[in-house]
Amino acid sequence: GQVVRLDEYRPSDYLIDATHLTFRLDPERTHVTARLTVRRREGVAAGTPLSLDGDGLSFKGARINGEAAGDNAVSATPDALTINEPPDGETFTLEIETVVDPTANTQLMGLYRTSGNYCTQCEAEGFRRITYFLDRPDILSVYTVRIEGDRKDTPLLLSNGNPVEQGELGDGRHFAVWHDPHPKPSYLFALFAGSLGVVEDSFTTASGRKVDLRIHVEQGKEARAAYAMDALKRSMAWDEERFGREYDLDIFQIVAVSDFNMGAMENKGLNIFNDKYVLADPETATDQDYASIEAIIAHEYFHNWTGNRITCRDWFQLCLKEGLTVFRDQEFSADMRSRAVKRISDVRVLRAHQFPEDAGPLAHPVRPKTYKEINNFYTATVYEKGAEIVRMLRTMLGEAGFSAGMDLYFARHDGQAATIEQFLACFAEATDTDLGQFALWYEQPGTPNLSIGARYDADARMLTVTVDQALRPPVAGASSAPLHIPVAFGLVGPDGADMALGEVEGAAITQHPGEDAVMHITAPRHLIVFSGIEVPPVLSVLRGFSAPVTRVPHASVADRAFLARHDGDPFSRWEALNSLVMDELKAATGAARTGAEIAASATLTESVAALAGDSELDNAYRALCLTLPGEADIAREIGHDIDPDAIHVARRAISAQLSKACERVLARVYHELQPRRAYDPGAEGAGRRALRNVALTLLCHAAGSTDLAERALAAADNMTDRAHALTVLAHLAPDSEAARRGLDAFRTAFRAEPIVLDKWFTMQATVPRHETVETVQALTRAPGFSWDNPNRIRALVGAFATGNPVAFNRPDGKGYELLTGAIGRIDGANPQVAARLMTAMRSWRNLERGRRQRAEAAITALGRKAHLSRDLKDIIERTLA
Ligand code: B3K
Ligand code: ZN
Repeated sequence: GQVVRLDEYRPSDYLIDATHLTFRLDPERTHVTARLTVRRREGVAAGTPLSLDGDGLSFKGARINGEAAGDNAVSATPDALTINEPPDGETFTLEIETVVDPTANTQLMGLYRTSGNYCTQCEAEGFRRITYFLDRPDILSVYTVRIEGDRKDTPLLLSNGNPVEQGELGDGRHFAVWHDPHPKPSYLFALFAGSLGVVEDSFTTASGRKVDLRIHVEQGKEARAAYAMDALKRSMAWDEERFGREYDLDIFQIVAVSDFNMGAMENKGLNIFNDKYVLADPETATDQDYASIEAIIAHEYFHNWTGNRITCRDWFQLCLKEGLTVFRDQEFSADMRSRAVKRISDVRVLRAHQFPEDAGPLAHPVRPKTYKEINNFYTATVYEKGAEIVRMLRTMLGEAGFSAGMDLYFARHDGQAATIEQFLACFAEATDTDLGQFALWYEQPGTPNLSIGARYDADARMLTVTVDQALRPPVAGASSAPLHIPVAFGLVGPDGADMALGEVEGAAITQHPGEDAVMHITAPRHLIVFSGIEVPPVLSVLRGFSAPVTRVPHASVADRAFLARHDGDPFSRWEALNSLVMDELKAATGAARTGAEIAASATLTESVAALAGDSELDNAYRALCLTLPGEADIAREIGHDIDPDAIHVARRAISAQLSKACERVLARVYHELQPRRAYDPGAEGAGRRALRNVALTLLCHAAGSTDLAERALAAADNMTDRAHALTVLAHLAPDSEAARRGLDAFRTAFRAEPIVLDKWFTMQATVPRHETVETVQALTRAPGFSWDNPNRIRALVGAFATGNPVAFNRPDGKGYELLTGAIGRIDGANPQVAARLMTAMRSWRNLERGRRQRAEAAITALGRKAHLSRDLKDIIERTLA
């Protein structure tokens, strides 16, 4: 395959100032006419050939300045259209006619059909499957779109921007014209045509512009769009308050579809969503679903400024819009809910997805230097680590400095396709800071590791702190220059309050008003001395997880137990507890492999009980403190020679012991949090349910019985409680009559609701035992499953491969074969979904020998199949490299 390189970027010879599209919709033969105003870039020689991108297009004809182009004037293949000798003038009009088949489009890229409707997805390179174009993000064009369709089948005809005209065409057809005044790259183009219900509302911006808001969902499900609408209005208000960003069109629309390769897409003024991230009511959605909807609605809306108004120069700059927009949606959710809980959840996600990616064969810089298939770079590294880099800027520059940098960025680059260098330059200039070394975060793959040591000298009244940074494991071929790592910290005194820092030598320290002090780690090793420290402090570092690094815990067990009780930073409290649990889980895994006894320490059980029983803390936070690291988290921390069965045994044993030791507290919590009011998806109610449900799980572990889960299932009056109780039942007692009855009742109740039935598939795909391989195989033939729908595939096969270490890594390799078999089956129809599933095997080298060999054999066998997509081939080659 062809390799695209960042250092080969070159501006296009031609620009497209205006794009007029006409669609004559037809299920199998949709005619697309594109009338482009093409302009030769200054300095480019007249007559330079113009080559436009295509992908599987069927070319019908072209006109240049109104004249039919002869055979020699243009050369057309399905994948390119070349104007051999463009007219001499600076600008000319190019009219192109293509025909596409939306029904045959199973890739869900370009124009496709979903539930009888027409829908598009263009990012990253889908627009070239609709018409020939300069399909690259630095070509900004003003779009006018005319859609003609059958009035009965497609009463709704939508595109980007504002509506300008609509009318009848006779013979049952009608048309609509849309105009988007904001120049945009082709990947933000969208069209939807079909029949849906609508929810309408409006929002008045700070400067008094009234914006119509419309969310289109399947008819009959309008009531389930109310929460999404509420989240949208809160997002619009928040972006005005926090970032000074107003919406800029007369209308903002969201369309929910059932067949979608990802979560959602930020097309200008017309976001298209996977319906799973729009539809919610208490009977069908969990608290987690509500939180995801809120975050994704916000994320796509925030792209209007960070992505659309300012877009990316090229796809290597993807993190410019994605990392920044993830940071923005994380901040939004933090403001809407509990900031500490949001931070802990985000760090757990980062560690679960980004750290393994960065430590394995698919590791790449946040701004990659090369790619073969850009769709394989919508990764945790680009999104989540990209967001961490923005957060580090915020930590280093303080809220005021960060705002000044953002304001400059919006002012300077509005309407442009920008780069990471330009983004960073705004912060450097606005705050007069040198960000040269910091910029390496975008260039170097791998997670840095910090080793931190602290020693207090009572006679000298000095605290000496050593900090060593290293890239672990070093990524082959990558440079590993020291990074600029902001470490937020505090010195916690015996009473739990932060002490004054005194005189400090050995590293630059900054502290912004009302924020934690930050030590700037820039060298491989720092020796930092705090003098005038009267009493021995406990050092609390990486407060708020101020940098995406791993770290060897520096503090003793006693000190960590102290921090878990007293650290002023809620993230660090949780982290201290988490590191104690993790140490014992790792030790227990070793014991499980040798058959030695597993025992949770008294320090640990006391620390957990203290946090669990502390009613001063918010419920959602306590729930996180009671949530043990998952099996995959433990595997990641162990790092090599992994035996997933031993991890499972160890985790169950520690969980049962902890739960027994905390049984009184847990029982009290469980009964005190009995639901009293009607379900409310807000943070308060969700926190109560989270704590009560984690207590339920632990009480079942303690009792070695699922009686309580059975009763909870019978009493559940909302999906959060129902799905949780049923999952506990199905996971702890999969062969029980109660589990079977519970699952059957769930299927009966929701058989007409695919996105709800997905939960039923996932619960069964994640039962942690070897037999689940056969269960999943059988479920692929169950009513309601379909190999054509990405959500179904992810709910069953995806959940099995990423959420069930025990079954997926079955020692005989049948789990790997199930996955590679499924991928081989999907790839021909939908390469993006196939390639994404394949990433579940990225950590195969960390397994113990037997599993490692079977995993390699399964990947190699799939790689040998004929006609693999470029997407899948790219992932397989890198995974095996
Ligand atoms: N920008 C889209 C993702 C497009 C993925 C293309 N393979 C959604 C988002 O990040 O908001
Ligand atoms: Zn995004």
